[in-house]
Amino acid sequence: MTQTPWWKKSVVYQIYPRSFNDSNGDGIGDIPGMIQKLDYIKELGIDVIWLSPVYDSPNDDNGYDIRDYQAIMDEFGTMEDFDLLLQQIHERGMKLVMDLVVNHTSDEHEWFIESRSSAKSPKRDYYIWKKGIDGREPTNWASNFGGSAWEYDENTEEYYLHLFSKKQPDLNWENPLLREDIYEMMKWWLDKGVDGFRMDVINFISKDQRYPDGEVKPGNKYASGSSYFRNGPRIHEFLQEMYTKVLSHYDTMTVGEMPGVGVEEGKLYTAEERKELNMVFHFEHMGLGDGEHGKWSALSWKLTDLKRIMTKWQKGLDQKGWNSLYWNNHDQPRVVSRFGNDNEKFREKSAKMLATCLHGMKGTPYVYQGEEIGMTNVAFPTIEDYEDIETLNWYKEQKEKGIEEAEMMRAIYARGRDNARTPMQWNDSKHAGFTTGVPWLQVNPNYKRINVTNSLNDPHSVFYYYKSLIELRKKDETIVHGSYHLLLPDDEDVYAYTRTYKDDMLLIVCNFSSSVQTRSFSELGERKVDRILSNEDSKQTYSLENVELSPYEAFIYRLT
Ligand code: TEU
Ligand code: CA
Repeated sequence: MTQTPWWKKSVVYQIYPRSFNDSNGDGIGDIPGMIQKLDYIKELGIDVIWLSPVYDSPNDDNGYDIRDYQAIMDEFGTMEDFDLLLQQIHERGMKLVMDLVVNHTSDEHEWFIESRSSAKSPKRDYYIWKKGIDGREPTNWASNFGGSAWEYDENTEEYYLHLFSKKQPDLNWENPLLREDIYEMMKWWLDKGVDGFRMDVINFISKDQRYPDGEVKPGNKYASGSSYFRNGPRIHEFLQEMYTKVLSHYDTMTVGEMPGVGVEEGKLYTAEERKELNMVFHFEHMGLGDGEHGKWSALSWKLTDLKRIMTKWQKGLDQKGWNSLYWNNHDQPRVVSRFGNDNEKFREKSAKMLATCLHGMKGTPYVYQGEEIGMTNVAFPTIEDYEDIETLNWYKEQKEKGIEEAEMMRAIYARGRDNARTPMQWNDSKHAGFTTGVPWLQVNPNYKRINVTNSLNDPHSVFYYYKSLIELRKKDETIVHGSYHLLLPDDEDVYAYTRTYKDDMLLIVCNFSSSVQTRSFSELGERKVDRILSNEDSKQTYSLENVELSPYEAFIYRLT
């Protein structure tokens, strides 16, 4: 048997740099601030740090609009600071994965400035330029951040494509010169010693060259063009080329962020023999509660749907690919508020339950900064308190349609991206110890209760529970390799599954409800039960019959 690659045994910690730790009082998190907290991350037991973009950027989309791939954003520090960060991470036995944003650049990137300067520019084809049709956009596609996905340029009388903001023009991957430039840039970072990439919307890079219109839904001006650029015609070819030309020469970890990817495509992207990526982020569980207005519908969700989705991926990729496991990131609400219960009575208990449920599964788990202390969503009083471009654009559009203020704010509270972006809560001093100045986005007012200092001082905190789960993955082969089997598929309150490897079996049970539940697991037969981890006090004896679960109780049993 071949040796297990390091990324299959790793737990990843995501840093959103702007909100992590500010070292110089300008209100913006920075690289020296991260260096100060590496021991904290190490203490949690983390193997790999994924950094959201730290490249030079005008920050239309907080760094996901890159002006220079080989320079560090001024507010975050210098390339020397970065080199020191990398060295300090490696010194602690951890690895660093960078964000690779190559579906688009900033409109201030030198390629785009050159590209837009003239229709004959040698860089013209680095981006996607088209003539209008009958005086309107080349297609009716909507941008992810509102309005048309095309922007008219008076200078050359053509439109350029931007699937995100108009300051994020899409790159033209059909152009082999562009691809070579991207590969060179990737090699430059890998030669510096970085250990891999999280690839932003990487399944969007190949567009259907016919550029067809999408179907406009009633009441909308623009259509989703997603079927013409998600998992597009040349995507696998491009990723295989990237693998051959770049990744195969290094020992890396790669994860493709892929909105709209299904499990069948997930297999194609992650099957080892296909030489594309190690794993993908799918969004199916993030779409729970989506409705007519996409995520902004913020409907209620059902545990059976969550189980169905997670199980589909657990089973689908078993032996055939590899899963990434995540509950939230910088684009999603905080998981304790979304799938748990952020009422103080149940916050810690349900945060631990959710951690058990996810970290018991097969794949590489990701922890988003603050998740490990049970940070929650935020509800700022007015739209002026918000910063995120997606949220602000959506609010503006809805307001123009005459939607009521309360309705808009309800959706923003539930699903807005700033929920995840309020500064990290380090302690109970002003601004949660994140900055000595004025934070770029206000801290969550609950920081006096919920902060790192409190967590480190309490042996029963969410932090130490995550630490135990991460430790378990280090020493338990079944957690890494075991195959997954769902129990109680129709249960709306309890999520239970087993993991089996060789003769060993683990039983993971999570009560997602705020009431007591009793369940039996007789189908597993007569077995000796050893409790290895739980968020509930220990009992005298453990059995598989009439197991009483307190609200949000979770446990992992070893069955022999
Ligand atoms: O996100 C991809 C993406 O599809 C997002 O628009 C996501 O669906 C949305 O935020 C959820 O509401 C990536 C990055 O993670 C995000 O921060 C960037 O804004 C986006 O790409 C463009 O680079
Ligand atoms: Ca700073």
